[in-house]
Amino acid sequence: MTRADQRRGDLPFLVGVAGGPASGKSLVCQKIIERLGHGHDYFNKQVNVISIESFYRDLTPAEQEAATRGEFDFDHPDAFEFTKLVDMIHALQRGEAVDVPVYDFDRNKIIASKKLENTDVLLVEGILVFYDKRVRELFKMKLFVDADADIRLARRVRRDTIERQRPLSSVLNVYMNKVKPDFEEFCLPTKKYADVIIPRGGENDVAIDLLVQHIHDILKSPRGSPFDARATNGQNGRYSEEDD
Ligand code: UZR
Ligand code: MG
Repeated sequence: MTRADQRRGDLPFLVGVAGGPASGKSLVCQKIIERLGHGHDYFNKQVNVISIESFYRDLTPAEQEAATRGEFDFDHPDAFEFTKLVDMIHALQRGEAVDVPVYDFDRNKIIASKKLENTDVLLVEGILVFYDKRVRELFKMKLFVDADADIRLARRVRRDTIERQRPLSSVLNVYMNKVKPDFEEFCLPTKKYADVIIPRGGENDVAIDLLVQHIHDILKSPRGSPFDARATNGQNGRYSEEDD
């Protein structure tokens, strides 16, 4: 059996990581990846993360202009191509290599791509990863990173003014007119789909350690054992008999 055959269906183990803007999703993912990859010499798995920002759709010239003025709504579901994300995950499940688009926040567009293949665990992070039912149902584990709105605003101001060199007044306008209402309308209602809610985001080391341990148990357990969540999720049931 080839590696491609082996991974069809039950790998990669898909984990969705949703949460408000600047809630700490990336940090949670980074810590999960570091901890899954270290300290287990019998556990040599490929763990990767992709972000929903790779699936921002191309903007029309008029929309590009609006984006430069801080008037394009990047927090709205219409800004994303969820079908592309679903197709990419299906390709990975078939054992194919994929090109993950790299998004540039300065130019508001895709500028490159990165090859991804043979991943055993794939974290998919982003504000709206639980919004589209087709995407949501692919995940075997759903995490929602929770952080108070004032903390998220403070982080966002810091990130957008320092790292992205945007003027404070524009950052605050975008926050009040787009980011906050969109969060409340489209992102927050998806919290109910989460299996685990992580308070305080990336600072919550206890929660991250528990999750890492759980993912680890699932991946090292033999198929069909009580820990084998790969085969038990009927919804995703792509586990086929010929794989045995
Ligand atoms: P996270 N975003 C930009 O600021 N510029 C872009 O070109 C694309 C996205 C922002 C987006 C959203 N909102 O709130 C945030 N705006 O990135 C999501 N405006 O990123 O989940 O890492 O906070
Ligand atoms: Mg992020």
